[in-house]
Amino acid sequence: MIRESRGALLAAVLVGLPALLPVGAALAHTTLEAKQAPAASTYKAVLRVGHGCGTSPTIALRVRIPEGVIAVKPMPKPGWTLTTKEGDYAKAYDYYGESLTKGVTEIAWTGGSLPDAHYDEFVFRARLPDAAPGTVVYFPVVQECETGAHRWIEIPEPGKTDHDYKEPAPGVTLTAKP
Ligand SMILES: [Cu+2]
Repeated sequence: MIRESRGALLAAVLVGLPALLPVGAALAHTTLEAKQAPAASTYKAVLRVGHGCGTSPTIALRVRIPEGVIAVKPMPKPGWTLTTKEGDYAKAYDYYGESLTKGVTEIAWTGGSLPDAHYDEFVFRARLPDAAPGTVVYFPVVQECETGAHRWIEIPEPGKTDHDYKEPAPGVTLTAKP
């Protein structure tokens, strides 16, 4: 009897582990605060940085804006230098009756220092793509530290989720247009 219940307990623990581990890891990763947003809506992207690289402090965060995300405006951050790269979109997008053909394709906050023991948020605003509900829009992020870096750039293959990856790109899932 005792052996059996131990076995059952062990089995329960083992079954529980894969479900629990990614959740804990996801909390520590660099992720987006709002995981869902309506297609074609203006989205406030809050990138949450939960740790450094090992114990090394974060000194830069770079975000790549994917095609279809337009009218990007990053929020300046005290203690950090904000720079953007602009580029041509693959096509023209309608934005409140205006035709947008280029815009911000990369955002960087550099020159600050976020200790591993602290938490911070980096914010930008953008118009999300007018795409089908369920579409996930990924924002690849490179987190540079004094020593080392995290490259949050892994985009899940079909049938997988960000839990299947060590350094998944932060993503937001589109819901139906309001
Ligand atoms: Cu992490």
